[in-house]
Amino acid sequence: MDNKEIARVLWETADLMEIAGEDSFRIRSYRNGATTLEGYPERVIDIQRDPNRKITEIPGIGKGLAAVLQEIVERGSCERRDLLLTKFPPAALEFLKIQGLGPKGIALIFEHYRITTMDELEQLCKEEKLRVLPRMGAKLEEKVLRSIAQYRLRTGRFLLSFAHDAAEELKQYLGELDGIENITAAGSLRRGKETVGDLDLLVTGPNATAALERFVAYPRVHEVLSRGANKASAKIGREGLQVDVRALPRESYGAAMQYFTGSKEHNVAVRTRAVKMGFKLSEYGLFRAEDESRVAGGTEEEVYKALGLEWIPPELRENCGEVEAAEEGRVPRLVELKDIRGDIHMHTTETDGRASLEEMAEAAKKMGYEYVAITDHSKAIAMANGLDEKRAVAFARRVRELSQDGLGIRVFSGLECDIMKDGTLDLASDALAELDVVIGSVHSHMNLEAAEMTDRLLRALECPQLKVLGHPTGRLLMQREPFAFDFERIVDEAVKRGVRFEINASPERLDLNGSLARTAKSRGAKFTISTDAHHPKHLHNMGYGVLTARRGWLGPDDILNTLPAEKFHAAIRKH
Ligand code: DGT
Ligand code: CA
Ligand code: CA
Ligand code: ZN
Repeated sequence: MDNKEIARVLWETADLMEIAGEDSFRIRSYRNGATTLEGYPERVIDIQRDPNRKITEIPGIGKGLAAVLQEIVERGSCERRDLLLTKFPPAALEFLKIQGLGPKGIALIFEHYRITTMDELEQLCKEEKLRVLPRMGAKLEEKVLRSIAQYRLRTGRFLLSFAHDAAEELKQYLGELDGIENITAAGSLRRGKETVGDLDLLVTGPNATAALERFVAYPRVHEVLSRGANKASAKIGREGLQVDVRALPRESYGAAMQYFTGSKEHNVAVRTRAVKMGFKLSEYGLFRAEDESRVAGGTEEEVYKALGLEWIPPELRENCGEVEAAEEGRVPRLVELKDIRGDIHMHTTETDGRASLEEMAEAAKKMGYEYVAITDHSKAIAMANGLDEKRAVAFARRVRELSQDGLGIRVFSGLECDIMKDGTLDLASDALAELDVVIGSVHSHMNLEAAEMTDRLLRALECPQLKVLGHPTGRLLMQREPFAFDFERIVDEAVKRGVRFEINASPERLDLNGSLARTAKSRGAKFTISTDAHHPKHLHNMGYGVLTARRGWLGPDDILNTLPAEKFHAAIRKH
């Protein structure tokens, strides 16, 4: 458990204490402790492990709180929190995540109504029963309803990047054991789905079952859900990501990978096919129905092959035509990370990026790219110190100079230009014409009626300098739904005008998503995949964009930034 996780338990406990109306002095000491830990350079567990040191040496942590920290480190909770949780319904912790309520509001609600679930809280708001309580009103009911809707979007799922990092850490940890051959993530993570419900790890090797033992002893495990001979499930981290680890014999590895990669719908289709062919398919292998003799199972390829199918990339396994394609030998060559030759959406300290132009270019070079485009914000985003015409043109000149400095990477000038409410672009055409890559993005007024939003985007597409539509639906995963517009109409118009659709690789966006990208491709659209990096480390998100493009059945030829620099430049400059 790191300090942040401990601090979160403290915050939570303090909130529960406040709901219970406990002594404000004590509540404050918990909150002060949490603040201290969040900023403390050393980990509490490291201090605790050192026999010569005491937690009380952290300024502001007294004896009482030190004992609490000790408990939290050991078991993820403390006595006071446990006690409070028996007083209130478990949903109390969830209610705290609803904006506008806070501990005082929740205390008031508990005082007046016997509610125990989020659904009941929602019902209270709908029946206008919050507004009769002191200091609450109709506005608050609306706010709570909106926040509940958002909460539901978030709940129970995790960003692909979060799940990926957790899986990598676990693979590393389990891999330290001797006698392990393979540790692979299956499930939605392997399919590259934008959010992941739980992690499914498959382990093979002579010592595979020992990996289960090691897994339940993983320091970040805080609740073991089940532990069998071949499978263990546990929740890890404060976020409570569930992980299922399965130990498998080598001869079943392919069949298990196939089975646990899913999706369920894909598996149903494949299994039905197997039955029709006189086979039985399970996570243990492919068997002949009549005598149960093994036909395949060691590798996925051999399982698919025995079923008369080409191997199907995991990203396509959603039962959306991939089985038919595999049967007819027309599974497309999908774009791969190595096909990407440049990242063409990123920000620098000129606006709201965290690194300079030079640092971003240098970092991109280290990624092995041939080129990048620097696309800072336009002036509509005042908070980001967005560029006006003069600054945009002057900055473009600096970018060109840098590119000629023999940096070893081509740097194109560009801009992420805001699409205003009326569909005009934020900067004048003659300034935009000086730039290589103009991305048009919607960052404001996202709740327009669909018809108005469609008109707005149509108008933006009329601008001849516009080359790419940035994060085209504006969604933020688990936070904000895509805005409403006539997608197909916009695709058709963009195709006519040669404007590409961005697949924004930022893990909270992944916008366009796979299925929209596929629809757009079917109507002739072209794409870019870019990270929208605001820091050099974000450049590494490209892989998530590629996964998303693959889920949209896109190949390298569909993606503009797979072109070599010269061809890319010619294509982007052409009207
Ligand atoms: P998730 O975890 O909600 O993001 O989605 P998945 O696809 O990882 O689903 P999960 O973890 O429930 O199951 C992993 C795979 O196991 C799933 O994609 C397909 C396979 N599977 C096949 N049949 C079944 C079944 O009856 N139950 C479950 N739970 N999984 C099944
Ligand atoms: Ca899963
Ligand atoms: Ca699972
Ligand atoms: Zn943007």
